[in-house]
Order: sequence, then structure tokens, then C-alpha cells
Amino acid sequence: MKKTLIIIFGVLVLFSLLSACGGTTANCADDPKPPPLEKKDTYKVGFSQVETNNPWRIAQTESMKAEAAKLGYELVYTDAGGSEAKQIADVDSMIAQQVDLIFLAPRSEQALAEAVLKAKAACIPMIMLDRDVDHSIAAPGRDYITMIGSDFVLEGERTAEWLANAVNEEAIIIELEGTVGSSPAIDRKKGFDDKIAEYPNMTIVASQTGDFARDKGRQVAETLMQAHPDATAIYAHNDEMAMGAIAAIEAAGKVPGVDIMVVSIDGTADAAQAIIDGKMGATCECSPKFGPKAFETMLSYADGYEFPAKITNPDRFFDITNAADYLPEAY
Ligand code: GYE
Repeated sequence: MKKTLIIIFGVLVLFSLLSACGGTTANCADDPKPPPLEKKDTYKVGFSQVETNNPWRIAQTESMKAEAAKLGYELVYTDAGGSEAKQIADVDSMIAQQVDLIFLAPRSEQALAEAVLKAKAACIPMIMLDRDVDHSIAAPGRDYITMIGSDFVLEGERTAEWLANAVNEEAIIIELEGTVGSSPAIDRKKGFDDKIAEYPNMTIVASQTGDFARDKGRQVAETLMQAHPDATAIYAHNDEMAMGAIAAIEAAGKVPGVDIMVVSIDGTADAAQAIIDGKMGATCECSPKFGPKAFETMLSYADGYEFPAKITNPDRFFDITNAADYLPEAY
């Protein structure tokens, strides 16, 4: 009995000495560059998705899963269900599972920046997908590899220009914003609002978040239309909220596309159909098909390639001139 206890004690002392020497826990926190990625035949990769309540997210997840399967990689997939706390925990669990790299679609820029630093400290490289984190907390090229996504400011500007042209530069606009603190909500607002400010007869009378969700978009559109019955246009930061707005316009006894012009961003099948049906004016594309680009970037990183702070996806633009042609490939 005594002998066994002494042996156990001895083993414990040995283990604590080993870990004190840094033998088991690596720490990359202070490195000037993101953690390296070893070249291997196969990888275990994490993908932290923010939510799956809309076609855009579902298409993105499918694209990531399909590409991982094609390459024969193991994909550790999590869905944060729209919760920042859950997404932080999801990243923690990927760190614990020692994945080789994490693709993160961060719900908001600030809340998830700390999760990026944690992964870096654990020597796991990260790539931001479709949304970014706050660069004053976690910086590309230092704390994570890069961000792959659209130019959201440009999306907002293009949507504003299309609207100005369609309504003869005269409109009373309601804006439905995306998730508070998320890069697409911040930048799509900036691009659109700045462009609209160039037109003296176009005004944004109300701007409120609908959290990128269809039903929230419907509710907010309903309330804002009651407060501004003279509104003639609705700009939604994504197609799901635009679909909600169309439902709210119809419920108010007005004709979408005629009494109130609706414009938004994404390029979902529902939006393409709404354009064909004349209920919506236009949508600026924001492609969710990240799989090939995401994994290609990861492999180039393993090859030692260095990336700019952002890899920008090109966007098309859909209105009545091309929505029907686009519809068969829409999601
Ligand atoms: O527009 C929206 C989604 O972050 C670019 O998030 C993405 C946006 C996309 O929920 O539909």
C-alpha cells in the first residue's frame, strides 16, 4: 500500500516537472505571426458557423462540408445558433480537440476577437470566413491568417446606386440592419448611407436591426412602416429581411415593388423569384460558396504563402434584367 502511494506520488511529481519545462503546453500568444500549419496528407479542420436560420448560411455550410469531403479531411463543424457565448465555447472545444486549423464565421467583430487570441495562444491558425473580427484586438497577419469575404461597403454602395436610379433619385427610405456589431451590418450601412447622402431628395428616415433574420425583419419593417407611413423604399442588409419586409408591406395593404421599392443583398433563390415577380427591385450578390477558396487558402498557407489582410470575393448584381437567368443556380 505504502509502496504504491510512493510510486503514484513519484509519477505525479515527474509529470508536473515535465509540464513546467513546457514539454506539453505550447504557447504562440506572443508570436509576431499566426501559428504555422504543418504540411500533411490529411487534416482535421474546424468550422465554426454562426447560425443556420437562413439559406445563405445553409449554402455556406454545404459548400464547406462538400469541399472537406472532396479532400478527405475531417471537418469538426459547430453551429452557434446565433449566440456569441455559444460560438466562443465552440472555438474552445475545437482548441481542446486540437484541430489543425479553424475557419471562423464570427457573429460580431468584438465578441469573437478574444476567441481568435485564444486559438492563437494554443498555436492553432485561423481564417475568418465571411465576417471579420475587430483588428484593434486581433489582427490579420499577426493573430490570424486572413479574412475571406465580400466588399460589404461596395455592396451597400451598389445597392444605393441602383435604388437612386430606379426611383428617380427621390425616396423616403427605411433601413433594416443586420446583426449588431457584425462586419456586413457595419459596412453595408456605411456604403449605402454614404452613397444616399449624395442625393438631396433621398432620405433614410429610420434604421434598425432585424438581425439578418426573416421574421425579425418582418416585425421591424411593420413597426417602422407604422411610424413612417410615407416611406417609399426599404433597404435590407440581407435577402431574408427583405422577404420579411415584403410580407410586412403586403400585410399593410400596400404593393411591394410598386408602393414601396425593396432592395437588398445576398442573391437567394427567394430574392431572385421576388425580383421576377416584381415584388423586389434588386439584390447585390454576396456568394456563400466559400468551400473551394477556403481550403485552397489553407493549403497555400501550409506551403508558406503569405496573405493580405483580406481576400475579397467578387459579387454580381441581380435585377429584372438577369434574375431569371440566375435563378437556376440560386440557393
Ligand atoms: O449576408 C447574411 C448572413 O456575413 C456575409 O450573414 C454574411 C451575411 C449574409 O447571415 O445573409
